[in-house]
Amino acid sequence: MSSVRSTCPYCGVGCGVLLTPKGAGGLDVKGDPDHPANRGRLCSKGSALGETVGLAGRLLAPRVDGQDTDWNSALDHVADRFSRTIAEHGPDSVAFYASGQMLTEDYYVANKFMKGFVGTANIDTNSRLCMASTVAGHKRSFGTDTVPGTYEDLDEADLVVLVGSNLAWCHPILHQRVLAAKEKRGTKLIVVDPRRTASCDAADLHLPLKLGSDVALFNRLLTAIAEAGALDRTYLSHVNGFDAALETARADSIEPTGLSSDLVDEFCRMWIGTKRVVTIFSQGVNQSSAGTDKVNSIVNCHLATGRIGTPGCGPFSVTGQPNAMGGREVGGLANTLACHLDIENAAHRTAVKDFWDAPRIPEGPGLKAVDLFRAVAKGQVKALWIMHTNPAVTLPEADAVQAAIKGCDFTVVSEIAATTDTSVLADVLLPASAWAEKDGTVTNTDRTISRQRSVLPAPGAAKPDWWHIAEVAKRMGFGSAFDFANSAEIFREHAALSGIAGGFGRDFDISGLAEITDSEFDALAPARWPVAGRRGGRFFADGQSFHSDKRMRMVPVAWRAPDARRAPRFPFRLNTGRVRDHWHTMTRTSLSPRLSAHLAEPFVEIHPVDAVNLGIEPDTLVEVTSPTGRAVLRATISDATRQGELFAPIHWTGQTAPTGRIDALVAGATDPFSGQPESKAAVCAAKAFNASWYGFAVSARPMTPTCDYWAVAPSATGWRMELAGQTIPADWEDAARNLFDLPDAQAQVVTDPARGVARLAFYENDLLISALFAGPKPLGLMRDYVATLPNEDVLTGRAPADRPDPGPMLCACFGVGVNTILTAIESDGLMTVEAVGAALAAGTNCGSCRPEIATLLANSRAREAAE
Ligand SMILES: Nc1nc2c(c(=O)[nH]1)N[C@H]1C(S)=C(S)[C@@H](COP(=O)(O)OP(=O)(O)OC[C@H]3O[C@@H](n4cnc5c(=O)[nH]c(N)nc54)[C@H](O)[C@@H]3O)O[C@H]1N2
Ligand SMILES: Nc1nc2c(c(=O)[nH]1)N[C@H]1C(S)=C(S)[C@@H](COP(=O)(O)OP(=O)(O)OC[C@H]3O[C@@H](n4cnc5c(=O)[nH]c(N)nc54)[C@H](O)[C@@H]3O)O[C@H]1N2
Ligand code: SF4
Ligand SMILES: [Mo]
Repeated sequence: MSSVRSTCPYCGVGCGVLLTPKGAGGLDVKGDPDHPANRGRLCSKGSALGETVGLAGRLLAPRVDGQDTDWNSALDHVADRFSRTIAEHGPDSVAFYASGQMLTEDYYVANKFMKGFVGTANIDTNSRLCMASTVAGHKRSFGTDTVPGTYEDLDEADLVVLVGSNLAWCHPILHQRVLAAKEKRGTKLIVVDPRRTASCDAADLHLPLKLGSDVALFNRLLTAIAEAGALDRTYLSHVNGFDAALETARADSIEPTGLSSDLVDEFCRMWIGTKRVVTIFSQGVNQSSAGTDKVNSIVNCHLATGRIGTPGCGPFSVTGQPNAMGGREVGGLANTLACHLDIENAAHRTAVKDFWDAPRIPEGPGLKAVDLFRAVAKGQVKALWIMHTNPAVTLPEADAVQAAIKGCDFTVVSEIAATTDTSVLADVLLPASAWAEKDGTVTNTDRTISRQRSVLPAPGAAKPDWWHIAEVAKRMGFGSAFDFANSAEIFREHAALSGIAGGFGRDFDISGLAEITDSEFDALAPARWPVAGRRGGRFFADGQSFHSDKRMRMVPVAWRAPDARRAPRFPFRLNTGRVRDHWHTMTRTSLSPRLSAHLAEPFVEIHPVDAVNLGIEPDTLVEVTSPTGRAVLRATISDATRQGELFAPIHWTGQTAPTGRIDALVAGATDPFSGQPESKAAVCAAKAFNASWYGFAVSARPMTPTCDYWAVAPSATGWRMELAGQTIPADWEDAARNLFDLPDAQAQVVTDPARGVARLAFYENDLLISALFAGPKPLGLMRDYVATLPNEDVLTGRAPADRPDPGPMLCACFGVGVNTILTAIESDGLMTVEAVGAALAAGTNCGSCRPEIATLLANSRAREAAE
């Protein structure tokens, strides 16, 4: 079977993949050597894509009120409820919540449906939680939402600064590009992040600034640029606002950053002294009540030095989701129109309305995500459609959002997974085709449009997302406007509309592709817009903006503290973010045992001094509370996090660890310009959870826990689960039989009531199928060994001497654990990441674990030096 070129459906790097069906629904996934984004490489998540395409947990049929039904009934029902709601309560009583993971074609149809035909701008997307501050910042400076640079700039820079970006884990293939540049031309790397992350391993300088203080740092840089005489006067002749921006910057001090002036001076010296500098920024910048100001404080420094749009130079927003950029191009946000046109501009509105032959078009912006769900809670939005996103987990004030969706008169969810925290609240579930089953385009971080191509048949009744919308639209009487035969036809319409935008002088113009045939669309090679190779595809070197006067803007921005004030009751700030091998709410990555083995449980990183003050011991549980919610998480005590700040990952849900839903803790404070929530600086309190028992269970079948704390992950032979409780079960055997749903299975029980220890194993047909370990303290088991059921001697919790415990999985590609690597480092005297690779293969495929291997090497050298 020959392979098909497609695009990885995870992050905004947009790596090309070669997909080969393996039969029985299996899929072989390799990096595409010809794709400009990755040249054949894939990270751990991309390499494991083949493990996530099985049908376990898939939604296979439309479902109305919990009952499977046929498409016709489901679509009629949705159309009828939407039409009636609009007739009774007006178009603004209907809302759509979309996603930066939808294909451009899905997104285009959703936007056309809501803005042109339902007649409301109440369509917003999870990009509000992700890129909205960058969109607002770009528009303030450039008059358009355009990423100026390209990936080649990372190869050609002499200094790369990561601001609020854990590139090593979140955009691993771009990180590898930076490391390659380091090797080749000695590119320096600076990380600006409150935490010491995996991205810091190769850094020349790390600035662990206080949460939310970036504006103060970049204002200092702008001041230093002026003091050093490093201004580019020629470029500044195209820029408005320089004096005001500099004056505001001068008035700020670096005190809010908590950094020493030596460190800040060194940062300024390196930045100013290096002509070719790319400042990469991501969620540590965007997800803030000062997110837009942070973006402009960075852009200001690049404008002042003219370091923009030329090779190796520029502010560079790395996008998170695979089609965050496509969503911005179709105008998927509540305050944008299509093709970078403005919803506030009457001429733009008329042009789009005429092009669509639409009955109406909203005259102003609709509700942004946080407000949209508040309107749902208040009953103002009465019919809601959620597509390709899981807001019950990922929006701030997640408990309130959950209640709002539950209470909404009518909710439709288009999903691939049957059971998510959001789907369980819906009235109607519509089964979607997943990434490997559908067709369309995505745009990555550097504006490269790539094809996603279908290689697997859609299972059951699953249909592409655009089809869900078009079929409902037809049933609502919007017929011919939604009569699309395939995604190519939608793409052509979108490209043609971009030509009209081009006529208004907008930058997003791909109208050269408006006439492509279906087969040309099928064959479309990755192409960066602007399609006509203007200056290597870069923008703004000439100082020409898309403001009406064509001039660039520097925006005066002053540091503001994060929104909520710390109070004695809530003395900590909670930083949140991602881990290497999981994707958001894990509906896909949790299907892969090797991705789950890297970090199998939600955790909270806490500084050692704070842990001592709170009496929190390593590996015990911590209860974190905030004004909006509560979580219970495993303690990871580490000085990688600042004192007074906590860090927790965002990935766990009601399905995988109900007390790990982090956004329950996050307040709905938003940036005044972008409406983006402050997802990384919630105020909170922490204390020891005081579990009276801790447990670990493995089972070949799903488990049904009822205790205070649990977290489940897949293993190679079933599931593994961490458990804990504040009351010790009266009878361990009863408790275990309930957990495993094994009322009659043969059991082997070892208990030591005096020590509070219990070990139980259950057998079916003499085969070990489940085991539970419990004790009064965090369990020191060889978990990865125990999880490989069936094991003869499982109840010892230790691997036999001839099978050493590999420890937690570090290299997901070759399954190499931490202990294996440490043993090799120590016994064979390995000194470099390359040597570890040569000895164990670890780190030699996708390379995502190389920063962590480097840390193990450094720690072991530090230990040796201390001895
Ligand atoms: N493995 C993995 N990769 C992903 C994703 C995933 O789920 N998993 N998701 C994708 C998506 S949608 C996105 S948006 C990107 C996100 O990519 P990133 O933005 O790189 O990821 P995060 O971990 O959310 O946050 C980055 C860093 O911001 C820091 N930070 C927090 N507050 C501040 C601050 O005030 N100032 C500064 N300077 N830094 C701060 C945090 O400590 C964290 O290390 O990742 C994409 N890639
Ligand atoms: N505290 C805190 N909160 C955050 C963040 C943070 O850093 N901190 N980050 C924010 C950011 S940047 C983002 S991008 C969001 C992400 O948050 P979400 O978008 O809510 O998370 P996902 O898990 O990606 O949700 C995608 C859903 O779509 C489903 N799906 C997969 N493929 C398809 C398909 O082809 N069609 C359809 N219809 N459905 C499909 C998946 O099963 C899953 O349920 O989280 C945000 N929330
Ligand atoms: S870096 Fe990894 S997750 Fe991102 S697109 Fe490439 S393979 Fe996929
Ligand atoms: Mo994102």
